[in-house]
Amino acid sequence: MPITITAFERSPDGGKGLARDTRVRWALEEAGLPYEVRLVSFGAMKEAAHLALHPFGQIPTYEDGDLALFETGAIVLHIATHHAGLLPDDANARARAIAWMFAALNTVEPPVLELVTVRILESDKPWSSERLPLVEERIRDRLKQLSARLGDADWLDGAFSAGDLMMVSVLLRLRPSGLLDGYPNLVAYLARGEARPAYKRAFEAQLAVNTGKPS
Ligand code: GTB
Repeated sequence: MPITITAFERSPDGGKGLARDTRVRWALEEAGLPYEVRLVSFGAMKEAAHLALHPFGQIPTYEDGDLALFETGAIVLHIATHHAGLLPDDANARARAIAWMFAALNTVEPPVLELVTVRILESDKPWSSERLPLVEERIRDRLKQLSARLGDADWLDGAFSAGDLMMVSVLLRLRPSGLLDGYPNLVAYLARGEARPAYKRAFEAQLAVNTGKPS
């Protein structure tokens, strides 16, 4: 049985690659692993069969033989640990790459998600316009710190790793906001990530689902 992941039957972004199956597809492509995708509707995600795989009724999930996983961090780490191409061999460099995965998910992604919340889910609240600049400021703080650390390097710690895969995936969500514009090295970092053949294959595959065109 091939590895099977789940993805939105129809992504709310229409295929811009922002739903989280893209980062799992990207990791599978970097590792050179074939995979299948089971598309699920919003309704099906909340039904028993899917809840057995994902307790919070979300995508993506990952199934390989008798292993079923949810949470993109756990899925990408599993792929990276068991297959070459996403983590360095040196034990310390490997630990640092994993730290960057956690940094992307635990330190950078939370304020990015807050921006989506305030702009979309809370946009009709009377306090929304006061909250927005506070959230934007928290994001700018993180971008400034990340930009300083990246400097003129290509990747966060030596060669491209699962840490970069996760960080690029998280930052891509910010692109429409314009908040990245003040950080040319981060803009170039994202472009490097998107230029990777594995990213392109992952992006095209999710786009094909959402446009109905074969990839
Ligand atoms: N922490 C989990 C992980 O990393 O795996 C979060 C998973 C998650 O948020 N999944 C979302 C989901 O299933 C899809 S990715 N949502 C449905 C629900 O909760 O009912 C989030 C997402 C959705 C849409 C866009 N978009 O359209 O731009 C971007 C990101």
